[in-house]
Amino acid sequence: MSGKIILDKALRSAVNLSSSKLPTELAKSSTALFSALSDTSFVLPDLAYDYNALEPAISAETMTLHHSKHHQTYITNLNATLEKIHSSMASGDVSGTIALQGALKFNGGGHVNHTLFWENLAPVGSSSFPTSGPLADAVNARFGSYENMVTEVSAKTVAVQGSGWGWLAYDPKTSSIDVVALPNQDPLEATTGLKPLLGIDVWEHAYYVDYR
Ligand code: MN3
Repeated sequence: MSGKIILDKALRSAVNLSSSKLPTELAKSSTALFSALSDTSFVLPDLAYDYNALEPAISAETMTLHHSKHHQTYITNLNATLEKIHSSMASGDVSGTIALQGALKFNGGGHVNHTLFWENLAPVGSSSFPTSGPLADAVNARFGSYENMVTEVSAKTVAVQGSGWGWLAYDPKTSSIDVVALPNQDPLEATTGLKPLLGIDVWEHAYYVDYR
């Protein structure tokens, strides 16, 4: 349940209460208000561009489905999982809480990964890879050239079997970058300690509409 709905319910009950019920109803309203203030529900982030902005590379239909349906589903399931985790923890159910970790990783990963993915994308011709600076230096040190990086990132990403993601990643321990592929919605940083620079979604839902 979103914070707004909880808040509205609290305000409605505060307005409608009769004086004899005041202490009880006020207590209930306060509880609802505090839970609204501490509400951690996640919401679908807006895109910085229109759904058709990436054509002809990615169609508006694919972008619409991918963002409003698929990403939203991860968020809906993440919020539901968090509610279950809170209930489970509140009742001291350690086993039940642990059993929810897979759903948390999958749906939380789906939300984190897609949020980064939308920020990685840009309309054709609207941005270019830097030819100098720390990122260009790191690419040249690891891959030899920008073109070699594109080739290697593409090769490792298309080699993902089933569903997953290809990542251009920064390793803070070695101050270097590398390409990594992970299955499912495994979030890069939480799973490997590497920091994601660029993520490529190789779930079928990211492109199937354009290749029917
Ligand atoms: Mn996707």
